[in-house]
Amino acid sequence: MRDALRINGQRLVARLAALGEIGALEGGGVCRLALSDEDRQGRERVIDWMRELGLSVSVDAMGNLFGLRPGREEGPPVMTGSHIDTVRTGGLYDGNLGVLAGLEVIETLNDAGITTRRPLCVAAFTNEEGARFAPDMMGSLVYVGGMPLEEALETRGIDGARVGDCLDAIGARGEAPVGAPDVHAFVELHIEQGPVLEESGVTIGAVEKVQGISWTEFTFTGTSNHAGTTPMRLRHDAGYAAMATATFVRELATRLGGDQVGTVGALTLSPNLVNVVANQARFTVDLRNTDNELLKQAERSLADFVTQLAEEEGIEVERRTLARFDPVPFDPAMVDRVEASARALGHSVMRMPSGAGHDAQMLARVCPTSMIFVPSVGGISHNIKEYTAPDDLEAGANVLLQVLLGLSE
Ligand code: HGY
Ligand code: MN
Ligand code: MN
Repeated sequence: MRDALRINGQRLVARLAALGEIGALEGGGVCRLALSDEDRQGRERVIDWMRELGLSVSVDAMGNLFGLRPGREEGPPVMTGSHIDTVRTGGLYDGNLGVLAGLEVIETLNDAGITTRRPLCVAAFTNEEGARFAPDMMGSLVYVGGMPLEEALETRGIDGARVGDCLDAIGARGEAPVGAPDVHAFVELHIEQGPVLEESGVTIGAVEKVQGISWTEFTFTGTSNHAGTTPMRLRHDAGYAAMATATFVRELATRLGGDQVGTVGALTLSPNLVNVVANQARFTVDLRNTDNELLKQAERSLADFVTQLAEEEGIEVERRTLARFDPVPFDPAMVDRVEASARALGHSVMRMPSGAGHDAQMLARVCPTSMIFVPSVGGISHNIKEYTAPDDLEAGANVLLQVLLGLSE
């Protein structure tokens, strides 16, 4: 009976579209930045769905949202979920799929009149993206006790806003404590956000690990000067130095090869005028690698480059670490469960690392954890064109259903 149980794919796609209306961008895509009013509206919609499904809803002091379904027995729940905050040019699926597929599993069990032995819980963690408030996975990091709540609440965003104030402004600061969760196991369904599954012609990814993440903000300070009268030998050009660093990051990733990636995603020059040599450049460097020693080597190379460049160009350098997470391996037995459930459902499946960060990498600190990936068309994500085919959404949610059933009996 349970092996034959299937989720309702149309219902899942309908919820994804309905949630995607909140923060919808002209021309498609979603902007639902963490702790924005769009986030508030999205939370309210998810809470309404949780209540309609008979879940008891709780919110913790970091705004992490939980919908709990009792089991036949008391005890730590089997948890699934993800996040509903998005980047500024987000899609319908990043994070949202994991939360809404969790709700779809609950509705499927409700329809079938099944009560699992262990309780089930669907979670939506605060500020997974880190695009407004760094680091990423902030909510789940606080939830597992990896970041003091007070430190998170004091964090300032790229717009100067304070996390604690924004939580209060959207009514998301809950009563439940954070820091020592009691969770039996955690499984997160997520789009791959890369090209591997599609290029391999495979439907399901059984994720073995999440790669290491290193985010640094640099502030270069030089001397603003006239773009026409200042000889090149007298310049202290913060703009040039920032862009030289961006070029170095690309060359470094190419030279290291393998899984090394590097990105300068945010860059602000001042005074940012056509005829003024920039006296300040503020920019971010995102370095990642599945191998922590290689990631450290990349970080050292970048630091050495910046030190030498600052000397040559006569600029001041400030650096701020925005995020630093080592690679996280998932519990092999949990990865086996994903692979076995995918095969039992007749889906092609492959083991793979995750290039993106996820809440699951934080839950792995407190309980056996794994992830299920489904293909991203064209490998596109953090882009309004993000798309995953309905059949693949359904396949991923059915694998999630079977893995959760196995864990909760
Ligand atoms: O940056 C990441 O990998 C995730 O999208 N927060
Ligand atoms: Mn995500
Ligand atoms: Mn994301």
